[in-house]
Amino acid sequence: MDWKTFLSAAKGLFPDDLFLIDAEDCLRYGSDWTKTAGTAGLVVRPRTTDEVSEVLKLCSQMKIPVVPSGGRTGLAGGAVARGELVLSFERMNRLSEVDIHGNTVRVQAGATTQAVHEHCAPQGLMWPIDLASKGSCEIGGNLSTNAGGLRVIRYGMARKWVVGLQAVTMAGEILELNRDLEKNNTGYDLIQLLIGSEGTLAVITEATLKLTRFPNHSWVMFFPFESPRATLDFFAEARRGPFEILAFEFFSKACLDIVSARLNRQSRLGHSSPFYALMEVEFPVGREDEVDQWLGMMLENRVVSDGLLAKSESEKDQVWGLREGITESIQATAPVKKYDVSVPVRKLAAFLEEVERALKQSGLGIELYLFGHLGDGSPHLNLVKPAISTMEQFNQDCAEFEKTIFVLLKSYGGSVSAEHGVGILKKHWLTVSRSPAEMRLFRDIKRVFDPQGLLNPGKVIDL
Ligand code: 2HG
Ligand code: ZN
Repeated sequence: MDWKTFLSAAKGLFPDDLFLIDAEDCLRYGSDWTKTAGTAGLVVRPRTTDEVSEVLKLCSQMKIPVVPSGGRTGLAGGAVARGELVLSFERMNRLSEVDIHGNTVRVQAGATTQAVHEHCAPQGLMWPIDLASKGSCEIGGNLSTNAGGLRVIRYGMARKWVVGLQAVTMAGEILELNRDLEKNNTGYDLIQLLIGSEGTLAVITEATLKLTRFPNHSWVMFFPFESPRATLDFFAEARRGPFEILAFEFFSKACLDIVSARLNRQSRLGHSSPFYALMEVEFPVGREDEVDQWLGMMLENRVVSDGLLAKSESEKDQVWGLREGITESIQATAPVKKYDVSVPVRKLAAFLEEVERALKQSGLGIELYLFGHLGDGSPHLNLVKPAISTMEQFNQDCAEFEKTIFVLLKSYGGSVSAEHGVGILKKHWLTVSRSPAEMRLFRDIKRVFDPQGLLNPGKVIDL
């Protein structure tokens, strides 16, 4: 790319401080948490939607490819640049006043998820998308990847919590979608088409987020289990418990060990177990006895063998810390490859048993760290490099085992990405989850929005 020509065409049209060209900046803004090699050719940091529109117009005219970039905490490589212009939203982080009639808030794409939470909390309201990376990830990224997170079982994915969206097409056209209407049955829902499209159709610049009240009163429970199947049997019981389930997460002993070592903390359960479940439940104040009785019954009937109950905020945070610390603890320990698959919850136990059996039989040098959103049918399979394997061997072994995972997944009617998205890392496996007719429609849609193929090229689908 000839950036000198671009910069001289841009001269006078934009403030000078809009652009970063330094190699170090290009490296930083062009890569993400996946650590896939990437670099920007040029970084642009607009302050307004009009600037975004003008930049995209110029890029369209000059045929310059663009990668939209949020907090770069994505795990599918959707924000990795390979020499393109990177459009960062970090300066577009304005939060408007909370609308207490509509229970909504208008925010710019670069606001972090945590900033939105903190902004709405004084009104007793929250945007219920809760992610371990909430301090760094941004609303634009949350929406373009349709983020899930830790409370999907109760609140659903990000796409359920949006009533208005502003987005800019590659041609520079500004779209104001849905105008914050709660109800609007007039044709195709373009908001929902853009959410989850990973910045390949248009660039999200602002959103009106739907808010809800904080949960009533919650307790966090932590249980040991012998297997995912036993955990799911308990889950089926819990579905009928005297509360609303806010989260149902699980993780293997390997995950607990690695987090405990990092946090320098021992589990307060008397013994270790192959699997653990974390369940957060909500119920009205005054119903504590009912929940206590239900727990007693679970223990008496041996549905669970042991458990911890966290009632205070600090105890709850401690238990959640074990779950939320897994990604970073693994990342800090060894190279890892991540698979955020999903299968229908009813098939999950059988699927995970087959994955574990296949790995044991394969004799490959890979360690499997299993955790995730059991209640949503969305486990995270992290393949970790053992110290004795070389990097080359590990890559080869993962490539082989990846095939096994995806063949199995297809036979279970699963998805290659439950929540992280397709990006570059899952692109080659998209046909496991999508039919030829769907793939054709995907391409047709991409062509309508971005006929030159300049927006986040090489991600999700090629033209
Ligand atoms: C989570 O559930 C995130 O914590 C990250 O989706 C999962 O690190 C992972 O594989
Ligand atoms: Zn997850």
